[in-house]
Amino acid sequence: MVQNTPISVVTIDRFIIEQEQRYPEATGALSGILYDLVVAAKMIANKVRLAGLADVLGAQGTANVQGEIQQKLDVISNDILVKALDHGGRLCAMASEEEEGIITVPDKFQRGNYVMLFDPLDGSSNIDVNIPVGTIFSVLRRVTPGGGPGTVEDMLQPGLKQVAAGYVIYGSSTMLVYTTGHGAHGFTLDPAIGEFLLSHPNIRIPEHGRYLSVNDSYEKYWTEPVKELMRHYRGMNGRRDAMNVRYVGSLVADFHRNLLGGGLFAYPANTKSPSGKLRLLYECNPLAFICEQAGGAAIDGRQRILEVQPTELHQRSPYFVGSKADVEAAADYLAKA
Ligand code: AHM
Ligand code: MG
Repeated sequence: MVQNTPISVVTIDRFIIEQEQRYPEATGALSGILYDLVVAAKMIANKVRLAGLADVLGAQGTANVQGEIQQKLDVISNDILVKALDHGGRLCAMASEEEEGIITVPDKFQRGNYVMLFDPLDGSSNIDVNIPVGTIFSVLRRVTPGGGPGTVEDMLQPGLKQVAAGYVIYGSSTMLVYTTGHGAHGFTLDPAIGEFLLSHPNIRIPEHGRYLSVNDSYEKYWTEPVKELMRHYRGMNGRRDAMNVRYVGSLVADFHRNLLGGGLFAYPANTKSPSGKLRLLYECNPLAFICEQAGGAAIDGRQRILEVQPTELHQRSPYFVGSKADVEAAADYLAKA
C-alpha cells in the first residue's frame, strides 16, 4: 500500500494571521511587512532557480560598499526587496547590505512605524557553482518620532529590539524561517502552487552540536584562545567528542543545517580581520534572534550578540552562533583572550 506523506495545509499567510490574532492590539502592519517579504522571497527564488539559464549570472562589474564585486543577482534581489516593501505604508526606511546609506520610502507612498534591514542575497559568490544562497532580514520599530522618513538612528538598535527576523534559503527546496519572538517556524515553498507551507513548526536546535562550521584556512591568523577553542570542538583536548566539520561558505546554508541538526557556526576575529567578516545588522542579529528562539545562542566572543549596541550601519562582528552548550564553550575559551 502506498503511504502518503501528510501534506501541510497551513499556508504562511494563514500562520501569520493566526499569530496576529493572538494580539488584539496588533495593527496588522507587521503581518503586512511579512506578506510583502513572502512575495519578494518567491520572486528571488524564481530568479535563483534560473541562474545558469537566464542572463543573470556573473559579476555586474560594480563594487558594493565593502568593495566586493556585486553579482547581478545581488542587485536584482536588492531591487525586488525594495520594490516589494517600499509602498505598503508600513515601513519608513530600509537598509541593505548592498547599499551604502539607508533607503528611504518615496514621498508618494505612506510611511509606517517600522524599518527593515536585509542582506538580499547572502553567499552570492556561490551562485555560479550552484550552492545554496539566502536572503536574511530584520524588522525594527522606529525610534525617531513623527511620520517623516526613517533615519540611521532607527536602524542602529541592538538586536534585542527586533520585532521580527528571518531568512530564506534557496536550496534543494526554498524555505523561509522566521520569528516574531514566539518561536522559530519554517515554511517550505511548494513550487506547484506557489505557496510557502508550514513544514517546521517551533524549531528546536539540539543543546549540543554535531557540526562545526568554520573556515579554518584562517587558522594562522587566529588568536591562541580561538585555536584552543577549535581544538576543543575537534575533540583534541579530551573534553568532548569531535564535532564533524561542515563548511559550505554560504552563511544561510551553514546556519540552517546547524539549526536543524545541531552545531556551531563560527566566524572568529583574526589578525587580518579584527572584526571578522559578517555584518551585525544584516546577518548576525537576525540569525541570532532565530537561534535564540530555537533554544540556541549567539555571541561575538565576549557578549551576547543581541545586546551589542551598533554604531555603524555596515559594522562587522565576530560571530559564534548555534547550539547553546557549544556557544557557552566559546564564551569560556574566549574569556581567556
Ligand atoms: P557576502 O555577504 O558577501 O555574501 O559574504 C558573506 C559570506 C557568508 O555567506 C559566508 O559565511 C562567509 O561569507 C564566508 O566567508 P569566507 O569565505 O571568508 O569563509
Ligand atoms: Mg552577506
